Amino acid sequence: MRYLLIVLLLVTPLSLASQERWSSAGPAGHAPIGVMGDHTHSAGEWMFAYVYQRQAMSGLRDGTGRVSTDEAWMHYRMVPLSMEMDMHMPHIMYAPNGRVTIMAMGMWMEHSMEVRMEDALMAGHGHGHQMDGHGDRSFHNMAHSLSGWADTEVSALVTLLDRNRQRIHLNLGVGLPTGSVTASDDRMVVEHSRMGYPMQLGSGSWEARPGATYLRQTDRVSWGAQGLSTFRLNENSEGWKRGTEGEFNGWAMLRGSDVVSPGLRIQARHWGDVSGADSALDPSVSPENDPSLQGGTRMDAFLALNFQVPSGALAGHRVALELGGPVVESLNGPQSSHDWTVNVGWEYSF
Ligand SMILES: [Cu+2]
Repeated sequence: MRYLLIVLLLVTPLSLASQERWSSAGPAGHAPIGVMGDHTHSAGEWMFAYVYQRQAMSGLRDGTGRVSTDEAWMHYRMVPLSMEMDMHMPHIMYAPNGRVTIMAMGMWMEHSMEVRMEDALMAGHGHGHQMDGHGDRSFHNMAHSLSGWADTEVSALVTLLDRNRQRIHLNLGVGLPTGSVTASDDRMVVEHSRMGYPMQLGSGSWEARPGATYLRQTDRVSWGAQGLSTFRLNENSEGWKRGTEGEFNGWAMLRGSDVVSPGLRIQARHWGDVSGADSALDPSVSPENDPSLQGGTRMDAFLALNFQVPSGALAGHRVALELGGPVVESLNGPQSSHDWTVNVGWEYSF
């Protein structure tokens, strides 16, 4: 009898819920702002959005262990010290019908990297005789910076299932090679002026970006899981190809308020080494020039806050914030190590 009661208690809310659909309404109806292509739109609906991301890196890692600047300096003539990447991502979503949502996303990036480098790598350097304690190589610190459009993504989100407050959609994306792979710094001697693989803004390749997203809602929580991948289809004009990437996102947003929703996200990423090589990059100069030192795996944890204006003149506007950093990081190094990521975004649908 007691078991029967428990079973009845469990089944009743489930059977009521099964009449309901998953809903993107409210601040919990969208994933944390760093997740792209998490939600679809209803027929005829548009969304304009802008996401800003800042990532900060410093120090070096090989595997999961740290490598000091002095240690790396024994093997290379240029060593990355820190890097900041700012990304501005405007995107548009439109649903021509209830099953398909189209998304187009541009990416303007600003990269800035501080390096320690041998004076001899500078164009027109005066032969200094400063000693660095590791031989007769004099050095200085300097910043390389670079900005421009990175690669562009166009994708279709196709809904496969929409019932019992669950949804599944496919993320069918294509990456267009709009970002440069030939950026250089002309303050350096001409044979070493090409910037390394991490600094280049694009992949230079056409990309297939298939993925899938699962969404689920209860009265208290809106949660989801997403797997995304990137396959570079051709070698770029400089004779190399970025490695295959896989990304997993899992998140949960608290429901209940029509204004604010706090949440958590876990992101795991794996990206492969570069195949082929840019003949303008000498791998003995810097680890950033070595195609076999580009891959890695990282898991980040994020705290998220989503806001939505529920009514009035600004109804339909959303603002969201996310802050996170690595929990685990393993790099084919020495490679720059991640410190933190901030995502800020604005979305408006009508
Ligand atoms: Cu949208």
